[in-house]
Amino acid sequence: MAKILVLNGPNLNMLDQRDKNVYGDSSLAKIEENCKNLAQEIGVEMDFKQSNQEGELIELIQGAVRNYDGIVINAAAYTHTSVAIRDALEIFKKPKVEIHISNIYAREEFRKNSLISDVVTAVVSGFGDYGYQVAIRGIKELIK
Ligand code: CA2
Repeated sequence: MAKILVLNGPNLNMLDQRDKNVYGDSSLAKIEENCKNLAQEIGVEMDFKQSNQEGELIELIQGAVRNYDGIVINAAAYTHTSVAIRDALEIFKKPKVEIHISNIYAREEFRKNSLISDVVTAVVSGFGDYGYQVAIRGIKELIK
C-alpha cells in the first residue's frame, strides 16, 4: 500500500480564524478528517502533519525520504520564501504535489511566486479544501 505524508506549513492550524472568502469555512482538523476518510476509501496509508517551524518542516521532509512513497505539501507562506524547503524537496526523489487552498496566482503579487513549483511533480491551487482530495488522488496515480 502506498504511504504518503501530507505536510502543512505555518498558520494553517489557524485556518478557521481567517477570511472565509479566501479559504472557505474549513478548518485544518476538518481537512485532516476528510483526507483520512479518502485515504481509507482509496487504500492509501497517510500521515497528516502541520508545523509553524521551517526547520521542523525540513526535518519532516528529510525523514520522509526513507519512510514515504510521496509527499503532498501545503508549505503556506514558506512557499514564497523558503529556499531551504525547496532544497529539502529536491532531496526527496519520489512524487510530490504542491497544494494551495486558494489560487495563489489570483492574489497579491508576492504570492504568485512559488519557490517550490518547479521542484515538485504537480501543483493543485484554487480548489479550496477539496484540493487536498485532488492532490491525494493524484499522488496515488503518480506513485503507481
Ligand atoms: O492557499 C493556500 O493554501 C496558502 O498556502 C495558504 C497560506 C498562504 O500564505 C499562501 O500564500 C497560500 C496561509 C495559510 C493560513 O493563513 C492564515 C493567516 C492568518 C490567520 C489564519 C490563517
